[in-house]
Amino acid sequence: MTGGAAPPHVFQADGFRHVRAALDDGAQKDLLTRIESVIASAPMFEPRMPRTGRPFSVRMTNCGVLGWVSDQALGYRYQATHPVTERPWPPIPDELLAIWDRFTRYRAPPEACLVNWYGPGARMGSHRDADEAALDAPVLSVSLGDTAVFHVGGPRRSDHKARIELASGDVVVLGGESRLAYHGIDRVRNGSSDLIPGGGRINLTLRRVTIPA
Ligand code: MD3
Ligand code: FE
Repeated sequence: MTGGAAPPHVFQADGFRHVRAALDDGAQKDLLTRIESVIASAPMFEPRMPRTGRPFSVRMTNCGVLGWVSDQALGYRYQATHPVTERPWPPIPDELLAIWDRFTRYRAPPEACLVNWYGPGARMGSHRDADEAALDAPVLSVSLGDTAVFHVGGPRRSDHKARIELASGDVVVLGGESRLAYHGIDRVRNGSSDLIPGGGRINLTLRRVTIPA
């Protein structure tokens, strides 16, 4: 016997779960404060495309034992240290570890938390997340600040895409069939949230990278 239909604040299909307002205002503010300390010890860097060296419009940093980085010479990868400071990434805040447990129920903790910063005009082209060995683990995303127009399709670039607004406090869990779906951020709605002074959007993406023992 399975449960009934998902409640209206949850959109669910093929292992894709969008929980609107999963975090209340207080929890969003606390999380933002934690992330500000992460950024203070691991400053935002400018990732670049493999081969072309073209910069992303999104700025990034990480917390966790592994962080996702990309540059012209070595391309996309996970590594234990910040590409500029060469120091280990700061730990993932406890609040985020609790969110991972609550929404994924995965058997092991996340190793990487990618912090994406969307300033004015930033976007993220359609791509798949496939740099992780642990493809059975879901990916969990937390949105903070201005609302993003997000798209998610299927395992082929040509598959039909659904467009979804990701607002501050929303959590998305990408598991099952959706884990290898093409997705991206078309645009961010400037001024749609007061959470971040001066505006902008932060997305936190929690991932298990290595296969748990
Ligand atoms: C769907 N980030 O960092 S998070 C990324 O809002 C990334 O910054 C976007 O895509 C952002 O790789 C989207 C939501 C998300 C994350 C992983 C996914 C959606 C996904 C993996 C598979 C399918
Ligand atoms: Fe992605």
